Amino acid sequence: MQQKLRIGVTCLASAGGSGILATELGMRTAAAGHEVHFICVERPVRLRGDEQLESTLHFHHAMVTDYPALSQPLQSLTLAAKMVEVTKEYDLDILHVHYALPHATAAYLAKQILCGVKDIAVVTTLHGTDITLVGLHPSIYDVTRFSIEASDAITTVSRWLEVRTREIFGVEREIDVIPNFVDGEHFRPLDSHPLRGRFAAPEERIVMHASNFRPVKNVKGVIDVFAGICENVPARLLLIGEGPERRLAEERAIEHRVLDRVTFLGNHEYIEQFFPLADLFLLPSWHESFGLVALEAMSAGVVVIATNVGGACEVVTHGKDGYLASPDDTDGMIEIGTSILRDDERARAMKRAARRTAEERFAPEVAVESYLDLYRRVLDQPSESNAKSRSSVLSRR
Ligand code: GMT
Repeated sequence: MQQKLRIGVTCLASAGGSGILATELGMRTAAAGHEVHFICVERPVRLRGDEQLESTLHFHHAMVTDYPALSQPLQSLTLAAKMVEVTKEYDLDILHVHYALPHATAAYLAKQILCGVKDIAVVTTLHGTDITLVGLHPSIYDVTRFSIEASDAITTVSRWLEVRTREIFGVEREIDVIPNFVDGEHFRPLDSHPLRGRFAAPEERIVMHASNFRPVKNVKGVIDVFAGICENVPARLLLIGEGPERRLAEERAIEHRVLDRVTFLGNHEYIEQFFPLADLFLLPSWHESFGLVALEAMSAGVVVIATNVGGACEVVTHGKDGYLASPDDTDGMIEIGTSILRDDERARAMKRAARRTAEERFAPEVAVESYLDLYRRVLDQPSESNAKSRSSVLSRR
């Protein structure tokens, strides 16, 4: 192994794609012999205990304190303080933050506090709504832009997100595009699933959707497409996850009179167990910077219909290993879904192609090596070039 690195990782703890990717990457980096310290406000959902990684994988809880005089808790500041503390105690080389807000801002602050004590490098991975929804709001835009630019390296999970980042924030710096990956051992097809009988009769097809039920996920579209498919093929819908539009999904299912065909499974730590149940996976989001969940479904050998807006087009090749559709093209998705669920032979070929794509184009080893190369590149940069890039950000303000 090359030089052992000491890396701090900060990410969202919830079941969203950015936290999952960060956790899988951190665990693999630790398994490769590097020391990885998760510094988060909560333990990430996929950060599972692993005895073999006990000495290289650590979790540090940035406890957010509440104080009556403050209307909002001090999450960014608490994170920055924890980053400083862990960097000093474990002599970290790098802070790798996933999701720009508030993580890149906290890392910038930590770096400034550590100035003169330790020159810590900051790598920021942009995942999606940190750029396309949350971070561009006028109330926070300048902070997002500054925090991204002040990072020593920036990565995005798709070419599409790189382009959006440049368009929205005017970033001219180098951006490394490192596509997400999937663990083909965990997300794999099963010939027969022990749970199938619990959710569907033998003649019924299983349609699935998994998300955090935020408006961008278009769960109303999921229900509409499912209801249309039900008119043609006997089917059941399994919904995995929780979020603000769960109720809307229920109401829509009632309107379509299909609620009795829908099962809400809620959040699950071991989501991979459910994917091989599905005959069809729907992800008709208004946009996806990547669509990690669609890739996980493909890896489990499931036919996917994903949105054609955003980076999902870099994952799914329409008609070859899945389908892409406009999120408002309900009829088109019903037609594709119905035809694939009726044609066993085509479905089998498509499932094999989906699995092949996941294995051949999105293997963990490739992405992990790309991140490790980037870490080394950043550490090899003379520190004054990092300082210069920061001061040029400041002078442009
Ligand atoms: O909720 C999260 O953790 C992040 C979430 C988001 O909305 O930013 O997901 C994004 O990051 C994932 C992992 O890189 C991508 O697979 C998702 O496509 C992306 N979500 C969107 O762009 C809507």
